[in-house]
Amino acid sequence: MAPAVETWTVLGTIGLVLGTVPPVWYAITDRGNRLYYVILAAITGIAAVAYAVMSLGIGVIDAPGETTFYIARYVDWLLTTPLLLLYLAMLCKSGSQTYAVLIGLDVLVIAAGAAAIFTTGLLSWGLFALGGVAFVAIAYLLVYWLPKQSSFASDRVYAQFFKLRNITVVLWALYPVVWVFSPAGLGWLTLNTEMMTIVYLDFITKAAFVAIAVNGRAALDDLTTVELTAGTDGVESAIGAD
Ligand code: RET
Repeated sequence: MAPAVETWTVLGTIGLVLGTVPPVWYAITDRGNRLYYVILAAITGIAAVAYAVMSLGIGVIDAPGETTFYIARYVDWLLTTPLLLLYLAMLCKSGSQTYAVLIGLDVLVIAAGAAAIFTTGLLSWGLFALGGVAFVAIAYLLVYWLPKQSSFASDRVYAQFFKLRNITVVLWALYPVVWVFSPAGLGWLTLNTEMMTIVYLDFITKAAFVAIAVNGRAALDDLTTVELTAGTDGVESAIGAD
């Protein structure tokens, strides 16, 4: 018998709990960079809770056309995708305006995706396309805009940004692909296979992102020698262009 949906959600919970241990450890032990580790711990921690909720069968709603909507999945995405973007924005000290635009687009992607599940036919595909366009705008900002308007604190900060940004853009692009083949889209995947794929993607976009960030944590010292830029945009906030 093929493993049930719950198997994947339980595996997701375990994987993401384990993925939360390193950032929690460093949040406790490295006080100077605590904010960065708290953000990383929240990314995997929130997802672990979401998977625990899903594995208990809580917040599972029937949607039109044999589709199932998992409330916890979308709440998780709504909370953790802005945190992933925040971490990237903080690495290049992009300032709050750029971050606000990224968040606006991000919320649009998730909201359009959720609405597409509860609608059918052309409207559903139209909403999916709207989310897709917003996603392309996010990818553009991450690939061109953020690096262009940022002056990185050091080469190793840039290397960290580059690595994390690349896995983000490439892996996030797979979510709409899964959506197209899922029961909400063309229906070529079963609910079970869709869950397996999403668990896998969530695990790498979150746990691997966090692991790479923790592994390259030495770069954080270059950032935190100067206060974080909460309200400024752009170059004047970058640390003395050394
Ligand atoms: C949807 C459908 C509408 C169009 C697009 C989508 C993209 C979703 C993405 C989700 C990313 C989730 C992550 C979760 C965990 O960390 C909503 C599937 C573009 C990009 C990264």
